[in-house]
This record gives sequence, structure tokens and C-alpha cells, in this order.
Amino acid sequence: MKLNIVEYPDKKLREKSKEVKIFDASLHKLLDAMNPLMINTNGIGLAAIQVAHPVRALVLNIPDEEGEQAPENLLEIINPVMTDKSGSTSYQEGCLSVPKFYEDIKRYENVVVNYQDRHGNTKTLEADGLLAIAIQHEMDHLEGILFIDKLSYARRKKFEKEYKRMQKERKHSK
Ligand code: Y12
Ligand code: CO
Repeated sequence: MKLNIVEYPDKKLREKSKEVKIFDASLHKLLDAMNPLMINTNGIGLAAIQVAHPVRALVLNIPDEEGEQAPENLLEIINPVMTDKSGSTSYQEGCLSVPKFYEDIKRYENVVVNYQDRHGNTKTLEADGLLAIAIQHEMDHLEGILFIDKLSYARRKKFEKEYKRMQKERKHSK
């Protein structure tokens, strides 16, 4: 399955993703294609809507102490629901759909998420650190929310200006 990353300002990223009801081979194919795409593009998280599939599915692979993304650390998260959250933290986030931009974003420090795996089994994830930040970032994608939506008015204006300029440069260099 060939997937391409949808980039801001594509309106597709604003779609609200639909609940996964059927855990069949087509879902598995999508997840199997999202995982290598995330790794090969230096991502640590990717939501299905970022590859133009508006379903409530996301993959995460947080690098270990050596910076490796071991296959056994891969998390496939379907239909996530946050059941608890606490604390506050801030991290310089990036997004494969908003290339070359990194901004400090405030998030909950600890979260508890109920979700289903690729077979529809119910699971619970208690997360802190980078995993907690990443899962909040990816769950926002399911609602059509991007990390840049959380910037102050002034910072967002600056971002839009810089991003437009960068897009023009990319177009000319093609
Ligand atoms: C902390 C903060 C944000 C997240 C969400 C997941 N974000 C990513 O996985 C971002 C990946 C990313 C990768 C890039 O590298 C390449 O595209 C090769 C990148 O660099 C450029 O755009 C040039 C930017 C972002 C999780 C945890
Ligand atoms: Co993102």
C-alpha cells in the first residue's frame, strides 16, 4: 500500500476521523504501511488522517535511550479515549504534516488512554514523558487539530508567514 503524507495547509487534515468498527485485513494493511513510513521519515507518531485515511487509528514508536525505534516498542492505537489526565508539561513538538517547524506546546504530563489493538482487543495505556506528549499530539489529529492551532495569535501569524515562504522556496527548487 503506497501512502503519502498530507501536509498543512491541506484541508484533509481538518477532517474528524471516524471510529474503526471493522478490524479486518484492510485495517492491518493500513497499519503495516503506516509503520515503515513513520520510521523512514524520522517520525515518532503518525495518525491515519495524515496519510489521508480518516479513521481513528495511530501509530507511535518512542525512541529508546540509544535513540533506536525497536519494532517491539511500536504501539498501534485504535479508537483511543482519554480517561484520565494530570499535571502539565511543555515540549518542542514537530509534525510530519508540518515539515520543518517545531514549537513549544503545553500538554498534560500524565494521561491514561483506553484503546483497541489491531484485533479489536481493549487495552489501557498509562503514559508519561514523551509518550504522553506524543499520544496527545496524535489524538488531536483525530479531531482535525494541529499543534500549530495551540500557538498564540502572534506566533501563529509568524508561523503562517514563514511557512508560506518556505512552501514557495520548495516549489521553486523542484
Ligand atoms: C513529541 C512531539 C511531537 C510528536 C508527534 C509526532 N511528530 C513527529 O513524529 C515528527 C516528526 C518529524 C520528522 C522530521 O524529519 C523528516 O521529515 C525527515 C521533521 O523534519 C522536517 O520536517 C525537515 C519534522 C518532524 C511526538 C512527540
Ligand atoms: Co502531527
